[in-house]
Amino acid sequence: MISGILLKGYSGFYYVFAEGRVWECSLRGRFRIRNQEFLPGDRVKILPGTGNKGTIEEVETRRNSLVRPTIANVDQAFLVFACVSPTPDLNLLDRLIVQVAASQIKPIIILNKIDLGSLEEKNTAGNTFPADGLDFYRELGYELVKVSTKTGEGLAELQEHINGKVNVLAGPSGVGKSSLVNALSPGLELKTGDVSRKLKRGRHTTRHVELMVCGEGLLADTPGFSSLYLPHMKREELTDYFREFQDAGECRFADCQHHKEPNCAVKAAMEAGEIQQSRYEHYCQFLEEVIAAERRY
Ligand SMILES: Nc1nc2c(ncn2[C@@H]2O[C@H](COP(=O)(O)OP(=O)(O)OP(=O)(O)O)[C@@H](O)[C@H]2O)c(=O)[nH]1
Ligand SMILES: [Mg+2]
Ligand SMILES: [Zn+2]
Repeated sequence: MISGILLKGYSGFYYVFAEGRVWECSLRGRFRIRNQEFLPGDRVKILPGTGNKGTIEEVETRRNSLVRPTIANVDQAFLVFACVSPTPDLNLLDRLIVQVAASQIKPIIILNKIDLGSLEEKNTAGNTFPADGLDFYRELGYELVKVSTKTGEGLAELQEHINGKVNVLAGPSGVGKSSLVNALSPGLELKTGDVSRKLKRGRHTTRHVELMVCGEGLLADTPGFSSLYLPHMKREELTDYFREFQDAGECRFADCQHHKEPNCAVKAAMEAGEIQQSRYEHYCQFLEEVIAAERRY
């Protein structure tokens, strides 16, 4: 038997990457009987048959899994946003950071479509972004790669992050996830499309999660989404995902939730401009959601 990684399931077949090539596999009967759900990224053992055919004999316990996008055992998640069209949804970005970090997956922020100009230039009217665009995430310790699938800028840097790892693209519809896969692996020719104003999603919007071989790594294209529930957690855990709050100093109450308490150092740091307002606002919103969810469990 040989070990491999499930790329996708399609029409009753499972495509497994093992020993440098793709195997078209069927399932051993007991998996069908148990009605076991497989996810792209699942580690499997296959029995090779003739040609590229094989059978999935075993599946390993998952190291991690994400709900949105639905995938297992990834090392790294690229949180993809466009600098314009559509403008970045920072609430979704902060949610994704929480979801991914809570599953011990490393997030890397991708800002695509930089050929269309920088965020600052587009920011004059109704400015909801910080003056430095998304650059402040770098100061928070997150990696940020600026790319354009049209000019090729940043793609070599992105490929280096992909190599040797299992990676997933996550983000809203129309930001250019499928275009990125095409730009990195031109042979794949995935369908991409303009975001239709009426439907608010791409015309050739991606509908399935699929891992693909991309240079020396694996990369999953996924359907875009605009809403995301936070993972289940205790309210105290939320500050783990807002690292900058740790440097704010001492609050009056040792168990301060940095929400409505008086003499809160985090709130003071936000008012002094040391913590981004958007980050603080999202934290407060997420905290309310986590507390509401606590009651349901
Ligand atoms: N100007 C510019 N347009 C881009 C760039 N990358 C992608 N696009 C365009 O953005 C649109 C959406 O691209 P897709 O790759 O389909 O977006 P997606 O993220 O896969 O969308 P979903 O599959 O719906 O989640 C297409 O019209 C692309 O041509 C870029 O770097 N610059
Ligand atoms: Mg797509
Ligand atoms: Zn506080």
